Amino acid sequence: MNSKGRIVIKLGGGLITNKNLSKTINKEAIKNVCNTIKQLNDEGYVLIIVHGAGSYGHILSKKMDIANGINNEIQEQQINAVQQIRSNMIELNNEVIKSLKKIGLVAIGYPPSKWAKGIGKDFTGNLDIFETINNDKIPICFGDVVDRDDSNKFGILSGDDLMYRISMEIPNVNFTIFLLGDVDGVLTNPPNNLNAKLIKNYSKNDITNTSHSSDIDVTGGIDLKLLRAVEISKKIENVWFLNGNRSERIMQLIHTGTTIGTKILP
Ligand code: IP8
Repeated sequence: MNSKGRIVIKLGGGLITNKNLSKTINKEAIKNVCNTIKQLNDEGYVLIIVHGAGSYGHILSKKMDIANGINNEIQEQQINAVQQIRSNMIELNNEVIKSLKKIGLVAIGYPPSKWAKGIGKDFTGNLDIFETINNDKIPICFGDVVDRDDSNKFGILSGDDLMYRISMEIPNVNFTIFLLGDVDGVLTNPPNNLNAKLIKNYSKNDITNTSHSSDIDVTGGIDLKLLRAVEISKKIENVWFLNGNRSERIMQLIHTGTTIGTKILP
């Protein structure tokens, strides 16, 4: 491991897909963020990538009530939906891998349905796969439908829980970054509210009037991200929420320690 350390970065589902329309990808955003990842890789940072599900996971999960586990009345449709969502997620993951490959980066996808069990931050599974020794293969995983050992049978493991465990357990993480789709960071009000202002430093007791759009998002939206981010910040000094469409800010943060965005404090 070189002295620059690791960057754990989440490409939010709202950044890489259009959250409202089933299986619609935002190729331009993926391309831009992959270019930034390439720049960081060239500079010698070791990266671990996580991505969200956006419209490749949340819409069908919501429709088939996947987050609440098996429901005898619709069991058959649910089992089909689980297969469908898992395959959608691999498809989305392959899009990111393909985009990285185009610019000369090799990324290895690790679908959680194949190595993780259980939901929430105490899921089980071997995290050693993320501990790359050098920088020539970037590990990449994502929020997914995973098996559960209890009577629920399956559930949804959010990319935010993966961010938490990877940041806490893999050594030498210097930055944990959550990239958002349409906003500069954590806002005081939902983005469509004219009074919404950027919160530059967020700590646990700050109250935000977030808009967890539960009609679409089955994991917990910005609220789960904030909860996990505050926990991560107890260990990692640089935990940030940034606008994923402004790559220069990602670079500025890494180079100077600050930028336009929200820094999470313990
Ligand atoms: O978007 C959710 O992951 P997240 C995964 O990171 C599914 O919360 C399949 C909805």
